[in-house]
Amino acid sequence: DVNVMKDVTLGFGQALDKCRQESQLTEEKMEEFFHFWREDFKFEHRELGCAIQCMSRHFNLLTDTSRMHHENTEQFIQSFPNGEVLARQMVELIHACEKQHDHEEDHCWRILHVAECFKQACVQRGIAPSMEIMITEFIMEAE
Ligand code: BOM
Repeated sequence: DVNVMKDVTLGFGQALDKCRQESQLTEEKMEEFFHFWREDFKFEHRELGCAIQCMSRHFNLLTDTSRMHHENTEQFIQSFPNGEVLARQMVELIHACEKQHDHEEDHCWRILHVAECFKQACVQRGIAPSMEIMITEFIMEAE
């Protein structure tokens, strides 16, 4: 359900400001986290992978080898309205993407590629939120 993904993204995105400094992700490289879902968004900055690593750590979603912590990630997704509808599916998609990129030794690059793979899988399955809905909600939350 695209609304669940919208809420999870905005929730996860709350950690972006905290993670900007340590990841060196400037506003020029990513203004707000929801831009992740733009059709033309480019996964080219290693800094974004570092930021996602930091954000995931903030919510305690990573193991000590910087892989997804399955139980914590499932619980995190379930903490959003109707999260239980997508929790298992999202964990499975991310894990399948992790397996594809496991050879990548640099954590920031690996996580960037896992994130891109995860986005593509969500688009294919029709669970990616539209940019209209992301922008509308983002503005409403800010008010
Ligand atoms: O192996 C490292 C695992 C890192 C997972 C990165 C995938 C998530 C990409 C960022 C997208 C976020 C949208 C919602 C949050 C999902 C928890």
